[in-house]
Amino acid sequence: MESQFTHVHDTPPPGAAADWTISQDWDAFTADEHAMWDRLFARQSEMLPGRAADAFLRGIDVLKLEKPGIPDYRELNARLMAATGWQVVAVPGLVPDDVFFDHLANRRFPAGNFIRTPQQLDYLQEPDVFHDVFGHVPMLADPIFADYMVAYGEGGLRSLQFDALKQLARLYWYTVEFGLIRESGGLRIYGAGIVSSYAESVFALDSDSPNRIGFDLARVMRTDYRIDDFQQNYFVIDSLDQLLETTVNTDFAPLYAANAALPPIPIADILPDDSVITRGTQDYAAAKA
Ligand code: HBI
Ligand code: FE
Repeated sequence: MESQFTHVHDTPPPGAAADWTISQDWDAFTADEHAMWDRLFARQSEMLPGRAADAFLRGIDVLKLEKPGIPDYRELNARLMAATGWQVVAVPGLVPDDVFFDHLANRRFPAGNFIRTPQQLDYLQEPDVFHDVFGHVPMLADPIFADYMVAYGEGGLRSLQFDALKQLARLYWYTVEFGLIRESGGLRIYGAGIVSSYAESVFALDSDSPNRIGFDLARVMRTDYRIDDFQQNYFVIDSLDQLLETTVNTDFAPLYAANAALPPIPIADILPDDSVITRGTQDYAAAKA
């Protein structure tokens, strides 16, 4: 089993436990590091009203994430545990897939225990504490999404026997990281990769360039994605219930096999069966090519 990340080590680095967790050591964060969190938090929260999903905004509120500074997990976990039984655990960085899935299946979200530098304000390769906690944790305070992430982790562990990691990673990408949801006021963001990015939280909803397509599990699991720029496709769920229900009611083993026999879907292709919400111009991607 090869990881999609080349720089993940095979064994936990010195100081980490067998499950790759480390102590958050909250007292060791410097004033500059807390100030970086506050700067990112202020910039993102300004654009969230009317853009972030209801569940995300509720999560910020329930978890009291507006409190200044990098959250102390002793406080954050008390609130998160009370809401959904989830907790955040600190890890040095990316962890191997099996370790990652095992944490999710057991309601632990691994968060990188470092924060970006001013030079990395808009882009960094490995998830830091701002992406992981601000981006992912608010949704984990929602009971339905919390169950979806558990189902995903359990499915991930099983997928390792089927050599289906790539298909499952696409599901994570197009839901947990870059998902959109249809709400009464219009499309909203619930994906952590969007909601923790200043520029993409505008692009994902307002740009004419990307396709926005109704979520279809089998289709998503065949769709290529890019990790180095804004997405060319966003998949839109009608509700968090839809996401959880389709995931727990699908028998993944035959789906993996059926999908494996089909070619991957090129990033920006629209298929005849797609429920197209907006057909993108792909101008942004073309200008970059
Ligand atoms: N490790 N810390 C961390 N965060 C992730 O999001 C992560 C990971 N290891 C593996 C992994 N993601 C992928 O397997 C999933 O995106 C499918
Ligand atoms: Fe992430």
